[in-house]
Amino acid sequence: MSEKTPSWEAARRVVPPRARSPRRPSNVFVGQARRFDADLEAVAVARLDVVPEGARGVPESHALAPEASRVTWTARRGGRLPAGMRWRQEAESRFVVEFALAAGVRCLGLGELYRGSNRRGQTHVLFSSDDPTQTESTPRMYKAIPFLILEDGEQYVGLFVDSPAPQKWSLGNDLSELGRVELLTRRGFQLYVMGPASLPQVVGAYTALTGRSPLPPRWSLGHQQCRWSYPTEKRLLEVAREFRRRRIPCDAVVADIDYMDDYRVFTVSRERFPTFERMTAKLSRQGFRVVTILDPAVKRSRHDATYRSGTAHDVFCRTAAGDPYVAEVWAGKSHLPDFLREDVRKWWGEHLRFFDRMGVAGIWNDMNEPALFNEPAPLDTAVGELPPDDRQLFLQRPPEGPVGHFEVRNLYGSQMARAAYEALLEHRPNERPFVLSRSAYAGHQRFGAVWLGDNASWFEHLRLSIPMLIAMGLSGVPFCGADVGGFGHDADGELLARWYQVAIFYPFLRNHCALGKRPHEPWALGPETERHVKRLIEARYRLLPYFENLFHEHRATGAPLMRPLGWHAAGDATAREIDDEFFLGRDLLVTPIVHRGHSRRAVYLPAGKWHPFDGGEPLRGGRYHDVAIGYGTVPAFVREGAILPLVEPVQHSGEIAGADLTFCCFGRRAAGVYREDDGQSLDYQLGACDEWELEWARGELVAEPTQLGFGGARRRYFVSDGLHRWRIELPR
Ligand code: MIG
Repeated sequence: MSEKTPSWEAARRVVPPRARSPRRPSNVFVGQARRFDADLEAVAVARLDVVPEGARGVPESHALAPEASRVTWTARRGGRLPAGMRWRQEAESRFVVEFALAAGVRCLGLGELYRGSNRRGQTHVLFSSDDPTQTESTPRMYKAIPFLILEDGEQYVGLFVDSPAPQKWSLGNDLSELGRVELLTRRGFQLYVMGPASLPQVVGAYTALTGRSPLPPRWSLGHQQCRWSYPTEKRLLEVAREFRRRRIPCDAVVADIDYMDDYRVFTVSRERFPTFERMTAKLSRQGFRVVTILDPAVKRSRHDATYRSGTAHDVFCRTAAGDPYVAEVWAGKSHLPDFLREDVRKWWGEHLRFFDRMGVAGIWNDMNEPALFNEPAPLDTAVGELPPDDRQLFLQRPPEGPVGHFEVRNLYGSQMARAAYEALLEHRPNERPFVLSRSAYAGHQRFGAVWLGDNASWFEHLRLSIPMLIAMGLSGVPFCGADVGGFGHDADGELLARWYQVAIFYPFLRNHCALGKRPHEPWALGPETERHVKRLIEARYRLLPYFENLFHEHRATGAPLMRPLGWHAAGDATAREIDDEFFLGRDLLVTPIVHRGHSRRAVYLPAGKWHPFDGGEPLRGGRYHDVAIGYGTVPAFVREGAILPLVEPVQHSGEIAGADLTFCCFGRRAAGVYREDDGQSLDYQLGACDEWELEWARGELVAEPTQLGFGGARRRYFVSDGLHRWRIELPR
């Protein structure tokens, strides 16, 4: 951390938090505040537009989905907030929202934070940062998603502060019963209160507003193999070959920064990747996609074509003095494109054609907080004021006009990902884009996937990946994962095997490892580990149709794939507090080992009957069970009454469409919905999807088609009751 910015703890000593001051600061607000109401998917939503004196209306929201413009809002008199929330302006650039946190109220969501899923009792700064320390006291993370869900028993209320300006959320620290958001802005902002309603309803309303994830290409749901770095094309080909030789399923190999020439964007080192295009073509024949990393910063060098073009098109962020801002990053002195401008996103998108020529399938956006080696923590949020525009590193130009970087910093990552997402849509008509991002703002789900950045090869980070990814889903972003095996430090066989037991249920599944750390590809830590990991990755592929169905469900309802136990067991107070188990969809309950040296654990099962995924007698829910979990087993239970679609093991997702599929029926009666599409095109948006309602009773499966728009799958279908398996036809 830089000298300029003391740690949060140090800052607290210097500047006591407002909440502790005996006198309540007065409200200095003199602008306009207007309240509007609407119903969003049957949830009551109140919106407050706050426009400070001198501001020209609320700035354009980058969180809202285009569809949200169709919502009808009714104006209400006055600027009051529902659910006992209060707001005021305390200083020229400081707004405060306060709300009661009665004893027992839990705080969920709020994006990314290295802690458990109840955010209560914590301070969280929303100011996108690349802080690799990642411990319980890390206050800032890569992503900034200002959406919190208050849980009071079975009642949930969502609070969304739609502003990319720095925010500090204090959620009842020091055992107080007060929640408080400090927002450092001079521009207007919008604030939404949703509910009270059920948890699925609140997330449904939030994603109706901020959008839902498009269906990912099927291949991107397979296993991806990465490391910093596979530095040559020879090495990348070798890694791919190992997967096929060892018959471990895999869909993508990933090239980290060393594929570039001198870390310059849109280049390839011909020394290390002499035939990059031929390499991607060869890999594609073996069923592999190639994903490449892409950083935002453009090297300041007259020899660099992107730099020359960027200068000619005036795309770079400028300081108040009018010079392009100089960032220190991998390529040395560089400039940052201003992705808040539509013309700049288009310009960037044109340069992305480079990857089409190279045969690259997906784009991995890194360093897009943006991370700056020269300014690792550019703002001290503890001072509670925003520096003037001309002292915020540089200016940016959102649609409303120039503004200091800090006030819009939280948008940088998502707008960079958006540029890639929109470019891929344009360059590859009718192909689903795959875009991965480290930084994100609210609404990011519309542009693709995120991962949790630089975790470590620790059981602690394996354990935390569960509540962190659950929080990501509750914050609207369902397509998420964490580096499997851990990025920093060295993994060992036990950690890797245990990690895969959780990771095969991450929506985004990628093995990654930092420079200089012990390799942990599935085979790198010995034959025992390899055997377990192979079996687990096979299980992931068997479940791919289930994953794809969950993405369809997300599009219809906003439901994330990874869900806290309370999602399906709202009335169960024990279930609601569990952080080391999760639902994947409605029918799978994942109960992994997350501690070193453990071979068994207390598994809590909510009401109902639960069947071990790998077979065996069902267990009764509503209580804890002591369960042994070996390394190679799939640590999950299937809900009685579920129909799980499982395919035969394959080597990559390209083989899924032709693979035999079995509807596994659990219990005497079961029901479900099954959908099928081509897994790659956008035709599903025009109805090219088949859907059946399934009912299993008296030893028979009845499939009722409810939509037949695809008709493309050519595979055999089977039914299994656990003892027998027989072939069926799906009516079309
Ligand atoms: O300064 O590209 O989080 O996944 O391997 C480090 C090198 C830059 C950070 C990413 C990590 C990636 C690494 N990057």
